[in-house]
Amino acid sequence: MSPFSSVSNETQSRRTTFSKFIIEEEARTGSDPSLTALLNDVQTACKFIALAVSRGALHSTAGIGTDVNVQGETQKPLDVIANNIMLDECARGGTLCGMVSEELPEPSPIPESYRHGRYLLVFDPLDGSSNLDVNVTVGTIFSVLLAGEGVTEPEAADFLQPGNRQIAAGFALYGPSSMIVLTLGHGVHGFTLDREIGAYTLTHPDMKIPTSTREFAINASNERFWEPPVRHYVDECVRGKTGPRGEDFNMRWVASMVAEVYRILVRGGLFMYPRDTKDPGKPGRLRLLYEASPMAMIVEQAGGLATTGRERLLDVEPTSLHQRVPVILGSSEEVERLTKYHAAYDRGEDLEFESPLFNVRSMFRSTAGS
Ligand code: AFP
Repeated sequence: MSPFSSVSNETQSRRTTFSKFIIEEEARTGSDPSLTALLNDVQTACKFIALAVSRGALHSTAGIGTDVNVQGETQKPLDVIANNIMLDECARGGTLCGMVSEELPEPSPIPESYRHGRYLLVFDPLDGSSNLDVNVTVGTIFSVLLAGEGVTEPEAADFLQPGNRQIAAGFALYGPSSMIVLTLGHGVHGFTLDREIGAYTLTHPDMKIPTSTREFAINASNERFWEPPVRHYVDECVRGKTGPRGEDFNMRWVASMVAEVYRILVRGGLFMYPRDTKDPGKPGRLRLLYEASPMAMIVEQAGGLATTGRERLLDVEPTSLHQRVPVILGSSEEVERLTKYHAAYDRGEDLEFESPLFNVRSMFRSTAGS
């Protein structure tokens, strides 16, 4: 037994690997073997990306050309590497007829020389990549959709499906340990990469988000751009024991959605990247198809809620590939509370947090001193 192992080899061999899990799920639910094969390709791609990310500055980026992507963001070499790994690994399995990536303006077709399947794969190859330089957790987010009947060469319109039509969704985490979190629509399961055997292994079966929480996550530097319902909610949290909630709250902001959602899956919490007025042309920061929709499916499958503040995220009808959307997700009691604040505001009630009144009680000013 290795000095680093806490379990015997015999116990280890009985562990459920990701591959075994998806094969057993196929047998249990009668799902399509092609879906199993596709998820297998996704896990292989994630292993390659995990390796590249873990090597940090040691990983050669020679010859990797970066650009400004369709989001207007400057790519990191690892964005390009991760994107290429996903495209290469997943195109060859004969399960897909097209892919959409955060890094590509248009859908990526499956080369003629490969077999074509009936699935569409949508992904953000390296979420949180602005955290790479500072060695903070990043990840890959993916969503599996079914192409319409008879579609073999999908166009953008074929990918514009609401999240409630996802067949599977998940994300990989590249952090202190590498993980995959997966839902096939029957709960949420977490797998940790065991580098000694080269396999993701089921370590977090049936993850459930606690319904209540005293922790929230938001980029507070955007406070002046928030809508009044979000100001109301955060103001109450920040006022803690002496405020209307009568309890102290904790705040976190990693700036990698994968890390925030994982934290919420483990110990609950509320994550917000709400609608704001920072750039009036954009209703939010996060992208619907490859960030919000897959995370919303995971969160709902784990017993949480996910909304724009005004609409269930899984019901939002996409109108373009790289569409942005407000995102509020996590522990159900807090999502419900913030949804109620939006509804009250939209009815013309609860106007206290409209500017400039709110300015006398901003997060960064003490009520006592104002
Ligand atoms: P990058 O992948 O460009 O780093 O963006 C990450 C992200 O889409 C999401 O993972 C974070 O929650 C959010 O953006 C962070 O946004 P801020 O930079 O405004 O904090």
